[in-house]
Amino acid sequence: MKLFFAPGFSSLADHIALLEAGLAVDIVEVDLETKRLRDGGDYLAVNPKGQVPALTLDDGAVLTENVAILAWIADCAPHLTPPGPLGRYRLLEMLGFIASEIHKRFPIYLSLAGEAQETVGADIVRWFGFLDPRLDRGYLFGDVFSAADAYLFVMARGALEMAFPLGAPYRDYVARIEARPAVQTALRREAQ
Ligand SMILES: N[C@@H](CCC(=O)N[C@@H](CS)C(=O)NCC(=O)O)C(=O)O
Repeated sequence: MKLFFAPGFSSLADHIALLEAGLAVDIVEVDLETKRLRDGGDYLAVNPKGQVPALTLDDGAVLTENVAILAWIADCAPHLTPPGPLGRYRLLEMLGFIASEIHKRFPIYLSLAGEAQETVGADIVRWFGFLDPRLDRGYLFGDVFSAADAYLFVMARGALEMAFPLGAPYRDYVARIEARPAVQTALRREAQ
């Protein structure tokens, strides 16, 4: 299995979830500017969308989109899905929310300037804030780390680095997740 990634980008969420799941994965760095791999290979031949993440499975199938990859990983490792009869759907609900209301706004924010950028920035902060009340319990679904936490962690870490004024629980939340051994391993592997 190979994960195509760019250091610190949203593919970090999938990398973390794969390690939390105990799945062995090789990682392949993508230059997002040129769409080239380190060995000169053409990333567009792997994922014609040119975006990370992409995950190639052992049978050669290629999965793209954070929502699909994180849901697939959680299906392989049930401890990454919240408990309860609706657990799988609660996970999909949260992954869809993070992808569409938070993640997608970052490239839009970066493409704008002035008042238009401020408006999108305020929306980003508001949607992160929607999740504030959940984070005091530890993770998005209480005291159990889920695949959605890997995704929200990467988004919140990036937002804090960009000095977005996120709600008070986010600093602890990011620090708590960053301390997890799988996260440390993923960060170390991506830095090489
Ligand atoms: N809808 C995609 C979006 C992924 C995405 O935005 N990836 C960014 C990095 S976080 C990227 O590859 N950007 C480069 C580009 O769009 O050319 C998903 O959720 O997987």
